[in-house]
Amino acid sequence: MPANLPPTYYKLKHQHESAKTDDERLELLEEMLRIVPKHKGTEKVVSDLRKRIAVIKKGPTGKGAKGSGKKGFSEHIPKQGAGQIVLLGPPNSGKSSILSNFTKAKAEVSPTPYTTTTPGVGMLPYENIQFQIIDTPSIMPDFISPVVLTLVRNADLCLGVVSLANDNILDELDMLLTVINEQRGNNVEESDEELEEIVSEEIPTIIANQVDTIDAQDRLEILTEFYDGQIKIIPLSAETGEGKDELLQYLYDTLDIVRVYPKAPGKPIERDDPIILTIGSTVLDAAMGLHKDFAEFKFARIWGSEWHDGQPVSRNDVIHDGDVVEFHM
Ligand SMILES: Nc1nc2c(ncn2[C@@H]2O[C@H](COP(=O)(O)OP(=O)(O)OP(=O)(O)O)[C@@H](O)[C@H]2O)c(=O)[nH]1
Ligand SMILES: [Mg+2]
Repeated sequence: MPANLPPTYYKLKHQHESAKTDDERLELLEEMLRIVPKHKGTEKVVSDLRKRIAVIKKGPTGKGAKGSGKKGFSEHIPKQGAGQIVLLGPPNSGKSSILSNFTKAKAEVSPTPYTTTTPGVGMLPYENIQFQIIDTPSIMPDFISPVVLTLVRNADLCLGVVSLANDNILDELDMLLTVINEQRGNNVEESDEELEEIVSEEIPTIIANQVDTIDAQDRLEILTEFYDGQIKIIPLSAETGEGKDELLQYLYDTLDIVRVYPKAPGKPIERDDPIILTIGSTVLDAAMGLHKDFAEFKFARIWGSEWHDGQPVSRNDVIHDGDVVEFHM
């Protein structure tokens, strides 16, 4: 189903991604929701917007809100690459190890709990794209930094991280899931009419890290049995890299990505810098992804498995992963 989003939507989306406060975000999200055409093809966009609005309106509630007291708390890491993914979890689960072993970013890793005190950012490569990974200070039973909560709410995806080397894994996971569900708007139920219908389809995803350690397999079995079907579990070792390929594949599938390759008339295809869009995006979306000036293109031709070579396409045609599009201005 084509989304057919108007160019103004992308302008607002862009502003939203660089907005610095919740107040600003709320205003932009409400405007986006107002202008999005409401039909079958935009259902996912509309429900995502509603969810984000509901979560901001609820405010920084829960444990993390203690002592924060600030409305519209501001902490912002600009989105880069194919998706922003926040790692969240109890101390020593290995969040910083994932960042420093799987990306070029440096993060302090140590057996001392609460080593990380500020968020760290790195890019995780996958084929010809990269995911943006954010490492965060660990959550405590009675306090979570409001900075971390804001990051969790605004990310494209939140990955909980627990350690299979830890005997307390079930308790830790229980606490972590409460935070994730609350901040990601999973099962949001409010008396307000507008909010009532919002029940997120997002199943919490948990990295069961340190799968290389003694007794890890036994604990993994317990987790899987206990949370049967309620969460997605990705076994991983930040140390040995076991499970990394499955993690990457999961990220790619979950973020609903399609890659489109732009081609200037008479020039070769650029394969190393795709335009990254979500499934259901149109030729116009691809043009906007290239540069906003391309929204005014005169006509476009396309190459790909679903098309005849060089077939002319219209703005509202839905593009597929791997398509090559040539825009004529
Ligand atoms: N064997 C093994 N050890 C790991 C793995 N991941 C992390 N560790 C170790 O676990 C300890 C904690 O790792 P960190 O990456 O600092 O954990 P963190 O979640 O960032 O913890 P804090 O920031 O301190 O709260 C370190 O000693 C790591 O070397 C893993 O996959 N396997
Ligand atoms: Mg750390």
